[in-house]
Amino acid sequence: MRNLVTCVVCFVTVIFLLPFCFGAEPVRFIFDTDIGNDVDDTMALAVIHALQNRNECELLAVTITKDNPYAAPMTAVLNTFYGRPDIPIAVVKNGPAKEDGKYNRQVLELKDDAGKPRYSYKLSPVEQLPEAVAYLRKRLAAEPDNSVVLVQVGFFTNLARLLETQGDDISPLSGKELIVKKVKFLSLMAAAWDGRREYNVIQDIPNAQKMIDNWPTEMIFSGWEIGNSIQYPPKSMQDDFNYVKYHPVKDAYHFYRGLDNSQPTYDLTSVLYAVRPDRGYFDLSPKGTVKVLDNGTTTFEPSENGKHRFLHVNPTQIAAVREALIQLTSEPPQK
Ligand SMILES: [Ca+2]
Repeated sequence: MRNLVTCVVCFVTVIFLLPFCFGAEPVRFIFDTDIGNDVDDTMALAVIHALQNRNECELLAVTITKDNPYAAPMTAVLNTFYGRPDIPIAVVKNGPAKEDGKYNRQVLELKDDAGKPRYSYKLSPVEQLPEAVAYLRKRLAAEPDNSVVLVQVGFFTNLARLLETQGDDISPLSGKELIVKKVKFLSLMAAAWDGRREYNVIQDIPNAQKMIDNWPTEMIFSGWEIGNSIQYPPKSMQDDFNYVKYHPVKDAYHFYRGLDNSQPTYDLTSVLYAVRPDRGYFDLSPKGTVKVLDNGTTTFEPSENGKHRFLHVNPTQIAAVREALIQLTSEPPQK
């Protein structure tokens, strides 16, 4: 009898402690990226996979806003390298930034010592991949209510178009209604508060204006100054990725900026906030309203009912975030 009581007590204790051992439910999110312009989107994907290794998040899908045929294959290379080759990828149609850029095509064309493609991946031909807006409608409609975090680290094209959709055979809900019902919040890398015309905004100003004016959930902006103030050190880039002979993130950085330079962490910060919003990595501004002016600059006006906030960091947080990002980015695949 005493053994039975001991067993029951142990069982109850284990059940009670399980949530503390394994943390909260994974953050389920969709990553909307312009991969192939700046290179930080590749490191952001590395961070995502490392956080998913810890069961802190689940990457539901990647949607792409760079209208170039090498963007989806590069995404597939990274997802395959990190052991998750089947994550769905959907692409923008008639979108911005059609140029190849400095690293996607170059990485995809690399060969190994035997003369074969250095990185393998499985992906339908790009013209047969799902269109991003229809895919977003379908995916959101299928997800539980109030369960999805959106992370946008490129242009405003896909999510602005989603917002404008009407009910259809995928869902009777409009895009705005779907977002209200399914999306917890939007974490995005965009804007700047020093008068700068930030790249993600100025590539598609009309959609940036429409989306920021009408988006129905909370939007958390990681402005240009956040990723610029948290620089990824070249020493890590040079040394910490050598656990394999060929590393697609290291190759991408080699082509884009070289391995001897510090690397800004723009998109990585939006991922880190989306998955770990309560860890004190960043402080948040008061609520307010962001506006995109016609020249592409952005303003912020505090207001009690505003849906917008932006990240800021002090020197202690900069050091902590940099260290977290080094550890996460350079973690070897675990699948
Ligand atoms: Ca980006």
